[in-house]
Amino acid sequence: MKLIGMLDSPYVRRVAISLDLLGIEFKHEPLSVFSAFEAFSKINPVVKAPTLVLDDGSVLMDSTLIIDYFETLSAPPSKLLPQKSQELATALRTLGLALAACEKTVQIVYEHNLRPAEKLHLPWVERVTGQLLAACAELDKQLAAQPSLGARPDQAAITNAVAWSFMQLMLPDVVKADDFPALKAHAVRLEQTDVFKRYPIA
Ligand SMILES: N[C@@H](CCC(=O)N[C@@H](CS)C(=O)NCC(=O)O)C(=O)O
Repeated sequence: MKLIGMLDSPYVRRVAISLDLLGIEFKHEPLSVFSAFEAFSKINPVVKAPTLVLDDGSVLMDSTLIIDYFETLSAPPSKLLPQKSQELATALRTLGLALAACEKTVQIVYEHNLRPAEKLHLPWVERVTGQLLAACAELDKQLAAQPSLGARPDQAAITNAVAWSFMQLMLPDVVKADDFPALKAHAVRLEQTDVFKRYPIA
């Protein structure tokens, strides 16, 4: 099984860390969707990272769908999502916020890096920045009220930390670390664990 994509993508990184914690063996191929577009398109013509090639040749994409596949197949003690409805709803709300923060960060980065400077649409950047900071504020509030302290991170904890590290890599002047102390502390703690260190962001 092969996981294709760079670890500076929060989507690729959350899949790598999740598969590792679920005990799934895979080979990581760090292909860029930009500089290795041609090579990537031979594996997945849609050129989306992450792409996962299963042993039977099936090609999956989208981090949540890939993780869901393995979460469904894994036995209860290994699962990364809670089984009870209330806890599951809380975890899914957190995941929604963290994934929205990743999406808004990517939109801002692409707006600045891919669009010609004269075509930059500031109202859009302002809207997306507001959405990004709103997601961070919600996550920070949640983590301040209920810190995630377990030895084995669950899916919400993984994605929160991966999302934060991505935002700090890409937009540290927009998402100011001191404004979100609980989120920062959470990510700093998980980034020191062996499983996070096995898949470094940069
Ligand atoms: N919702 C998707 C988002 C994946 C995504 O947008 N990946 C970026 C890399 S961070 C990508 O493939 N960008 C190239 C493109 O969209 O053309 C997921 O969870 O996997």
